[in-house]
Amino acid sequence: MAEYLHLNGAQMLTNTISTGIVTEFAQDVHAGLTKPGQKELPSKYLYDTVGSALFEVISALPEYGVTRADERLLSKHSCEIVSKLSPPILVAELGSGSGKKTRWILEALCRRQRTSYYPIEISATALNMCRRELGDLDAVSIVGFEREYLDGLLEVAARRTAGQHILVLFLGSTIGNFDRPAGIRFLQEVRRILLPGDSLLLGTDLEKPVLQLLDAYDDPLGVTAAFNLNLLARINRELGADFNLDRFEHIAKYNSEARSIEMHLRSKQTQVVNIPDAEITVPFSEGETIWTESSHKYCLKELFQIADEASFHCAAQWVDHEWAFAESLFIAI
Ligand code: AVI
Repeated sequence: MAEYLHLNGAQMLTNTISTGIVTEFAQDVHAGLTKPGQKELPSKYLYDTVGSALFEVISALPEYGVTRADERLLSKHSCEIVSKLSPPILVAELGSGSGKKTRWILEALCRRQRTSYYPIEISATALNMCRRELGDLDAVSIVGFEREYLDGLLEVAARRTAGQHILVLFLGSTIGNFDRPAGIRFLQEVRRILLPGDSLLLGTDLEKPVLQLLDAYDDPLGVTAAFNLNLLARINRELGADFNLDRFEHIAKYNSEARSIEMHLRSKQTQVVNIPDAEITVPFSEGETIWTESSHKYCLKELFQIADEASFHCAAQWVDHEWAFAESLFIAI
């Protein structure tokens, strides 16, 4: 079922229940696996119930420092970050995940005001984890949206009352999963929904030695491999496919031109896979890969340019030196 929203003259399609996403999933699997050349699957489909749980485990791995760096920065600097924002503030988070790191910002805000918090997630599992994690904060009201990010943000903007400012949280370096031009276009879309004086707190993973990145995205315990392979298992579960997971392997490689780490699933042999609900039979040659995710890494200077290109002003940055990672505070101009 779908609902049409009329806002600022724009007509947007919003999914109100997740069955719409399953159909879209079949369409995207069809498009990605019949594409000439490099086969690919959108990384957003890594996060079903199993994938979201595996990502939580990845976040705890010693080799993967992204989530801990994000949490360290927010635990140390939330009061300072909040002090740079003019009240009253309502908070929208794009991809809340478990909500753990958001606690620091919400607690800092609650010292000044009661706070409305709107997590926006395509994963119902993550949304539930987030509600459980933050439900004890008495001065915070939580309304979750199971939506694509921009659709959800439009709904939050429609709820703002006169004089309220929106703080958008886009943490964990999720921006890195867009390619660079798409990331800028996405931030421009976010900016279009905001008003001058609103703000965006953007978490980005910074460039670091390639070997460190390869370890982070191909850990010795095999959790990231399971996270990646689960996408094939999900296609089996939801679209009736017959992927044999033993015949594929996870690989991570660094793309020095894109400054990104890529995850692929490599076919160990020549084989054919049936995916009835996507109405395809897919041939694979030995060594052929499905590209499932890119994770772009940034340098501090380019974040100022990105802010400019999306009509924000980068007002401040906080950098973790244990694991190169930055929080940048963008103010809408
Ligand atoms: C969610 N995202 C920012 C993670 C990343 O680092 O790109 C996803 C991930 N993929 C493998 N490990 C973690």
